[in-house]
Amino acid sequence: MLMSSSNHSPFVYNRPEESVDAFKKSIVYKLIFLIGRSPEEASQRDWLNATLYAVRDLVTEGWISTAKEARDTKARRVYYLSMEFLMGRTLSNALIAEGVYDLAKEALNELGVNLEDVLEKEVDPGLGNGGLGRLAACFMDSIATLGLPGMGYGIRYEYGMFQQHIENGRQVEKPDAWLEKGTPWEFERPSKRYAIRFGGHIHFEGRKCVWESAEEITALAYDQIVPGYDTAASATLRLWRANAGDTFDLAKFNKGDYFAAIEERNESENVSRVLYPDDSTWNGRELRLRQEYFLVSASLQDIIRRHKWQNGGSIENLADKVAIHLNDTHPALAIPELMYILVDQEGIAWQKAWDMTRRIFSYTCHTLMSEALETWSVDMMGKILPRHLQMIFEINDYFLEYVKTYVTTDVDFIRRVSLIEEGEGHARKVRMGWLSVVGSHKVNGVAAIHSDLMVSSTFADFARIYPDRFTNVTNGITPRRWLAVANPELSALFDQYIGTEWRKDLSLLTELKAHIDKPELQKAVAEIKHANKVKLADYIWQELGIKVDPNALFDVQIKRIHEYKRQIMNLLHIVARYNAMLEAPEKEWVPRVFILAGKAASAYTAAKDTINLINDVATVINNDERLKGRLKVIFIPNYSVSLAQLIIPAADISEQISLAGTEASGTSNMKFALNGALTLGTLDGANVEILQNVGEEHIFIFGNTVEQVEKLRRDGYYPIDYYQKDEQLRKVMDQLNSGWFSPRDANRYQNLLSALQFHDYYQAFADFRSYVDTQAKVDEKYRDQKAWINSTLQNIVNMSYFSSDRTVMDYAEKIWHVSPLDVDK
Ligand code: TH1
Repeated sequence: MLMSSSNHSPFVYNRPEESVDAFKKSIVYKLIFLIGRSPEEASQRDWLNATLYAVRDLVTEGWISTAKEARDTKARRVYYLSMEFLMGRTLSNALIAEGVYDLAKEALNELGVNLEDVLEKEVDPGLGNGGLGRLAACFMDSIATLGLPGMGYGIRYEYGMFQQHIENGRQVEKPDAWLEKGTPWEFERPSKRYAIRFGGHIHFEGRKCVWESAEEITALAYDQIVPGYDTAASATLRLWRANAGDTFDLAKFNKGDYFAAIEERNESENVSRVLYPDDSTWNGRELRLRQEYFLVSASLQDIIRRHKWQNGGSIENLADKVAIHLNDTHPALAIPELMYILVDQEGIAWQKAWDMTRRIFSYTCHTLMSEALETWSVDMMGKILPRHLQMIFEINDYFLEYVKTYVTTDVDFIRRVSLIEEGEGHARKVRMGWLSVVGSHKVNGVAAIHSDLMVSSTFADFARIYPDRFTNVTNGITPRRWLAVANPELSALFDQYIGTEWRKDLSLLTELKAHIDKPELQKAVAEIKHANKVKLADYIWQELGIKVDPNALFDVQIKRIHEYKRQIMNLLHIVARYNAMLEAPEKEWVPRVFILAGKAASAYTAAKDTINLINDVATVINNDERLKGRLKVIFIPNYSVSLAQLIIPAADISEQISLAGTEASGTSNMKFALNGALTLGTLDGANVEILQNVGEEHIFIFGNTVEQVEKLRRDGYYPIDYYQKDEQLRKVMDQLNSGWFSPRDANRYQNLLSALQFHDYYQAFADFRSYVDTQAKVDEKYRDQKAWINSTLQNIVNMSYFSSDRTVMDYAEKIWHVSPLDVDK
């Protein structure tokens, strides 16, 4: 499976995979000559870096051949533009991709170093908020493994997602200076630098529009290899860093104001300083607009440079050779940017440029929540990107002309679909979602239910204008990271039954169906789950000093803290269960550990209060001896990709309890099911398709449907009615209101609780009863371990559909029109 390089490469590099000795030598060589340390004085981090360098060597040659193959065959390529990539740690994934995990383990062992300890030293770059960024990372993994000619473009934020500390139960944010530890995996590309311009003004020279910018910064490229699994092919993730370049304000220098001139450089480098740590409410900050343009402008210049270089300087066939995908609207400025390049710089006629642009772009919509939709004020965009604003006006004129000619002259309709929202009492705004739809040939949602809602709600008018433009591509996850890396024991068990190929072709999991009734398989699956729970229990003990029982049912909700995801409903049930246990302490309660983790956007008060409340409730419950350890509540701080890899394989229940119609897809739901947790979920996002795949006996579905939710909203929803009718809910709310869990600050949750009682926008009260009743069914099933393990297996073997390989092939065929390269093995 591994490539032998000597027969096709002008440079000879012998892969050290042949022997432990060769691998040892390679690591020690890196340690001494790249890091500058002797084995005697090397720290764990030095060993980590040396191993990373050694493994990177194994991937690099195939990476170069992949690029060469794409060039030689003049393949059509896809570029994935995303403001977020949550790649997770590199080393274990790369070792598994290259098939050298055991070899590296042994090599290090002989050097007196423990691989698992070293793996834990690697930083987990938090260059994303949550699902959207992690999806981009899973896609990169699949693009690499499938050998597609694809590349990701993003920003190399100096500070990623903040570190979450919990102080007195509350979230405190600390900067994530991930670069300080060094980044041995990446290649700096000093020659790939582009000028990014901002501000200034436009004027017309005849019919030609000229943009005179006022500011200029430089974008520098940093590449990461994304290794494909069991193939020489790999993909590239190129991240941009802002650099002040060589432009200084000479006037300031000449005035002797050295400091001010340097200070300005600092400021212009702010563009890639920090990730916006919010994935649900859009705030129209100017720096964010600059970041989005920075990504777009650097990436498009790079794409066009490469295209021209490989096509004899011509741009005519760009739309035949290039597909560009917009991960949500965040890179939507790529549409006017390409038009600007084609029309103003390349002199292509407007209409022709527009046809090319629409053939090139496609767009994924990840949310229908109105507060997340980007709309930039016309004033701000005009100040920062005057030519792009002008181009958007031109696109809008063209588009509205089309609508009037071919669709309708209804003024209300026209006003609704205009790319410019005309202010009634507020300033005019550019609607980035509308721009993305108009500038793309395909627009997709991320789960079946979400794609349906997309065309019936947010984009209903556009579905009338462009009925064939909208489609669905259900999200997926990479089985490499989410099973092979995260759950090596379960992976090894499956290998015994069906071989190792499932890592590349998850449909092979169905072959396990023939073995599902075998007691030895069931026993082994149960034992592995237990061992994973012991590991997590150890972590909880180490980090939080709380003892949890690995025989208890582990009930897990890990995701961003948001009202629509309803962590608060989880908490209402926990308190209700606590009360019930105290009322009947002698009953045979199924022991439970509730585990929650997730970050709150730093300005999101309700989310931060929710974390506080979880911790307050946890303190009371965890210290109540009457419960005899049968109920625990654990909030694990600083959720990340690497924590997800620890927690998910240890879960029995996966909480996916968003209000129906709010979670576009969810992807942790798939990771949990693949690792044998049973979903407790609403008919929302991809839960609906998980239900269809695993069958209703193997999943716990509860709560109102989208139709019922909408009906409640229409008819008037009064949470207080539920409070009055439901004794259990009333008791819980009365307790919370009385300050039961925060005796020293009884009013701490007044805002949170009254929002719930009087508005409850996400209808937690309406779903409370069915949630609590379904939780009782979970207990019943867990008592019957045989039935439980059977359902666990039914979940796993039916997860084939949720591989990101399937998702990405869907995009490749339906949307991007690219096909796999044939890379030498
Ligand atoms: C998430 C969705 O909430 C989630 O349901 C989905 O599974 C995931 O994307 C992948 O498709 C989103 N993340 C973001 C982040 C930002 C803005 C909107 C969304 S929607 C910054």
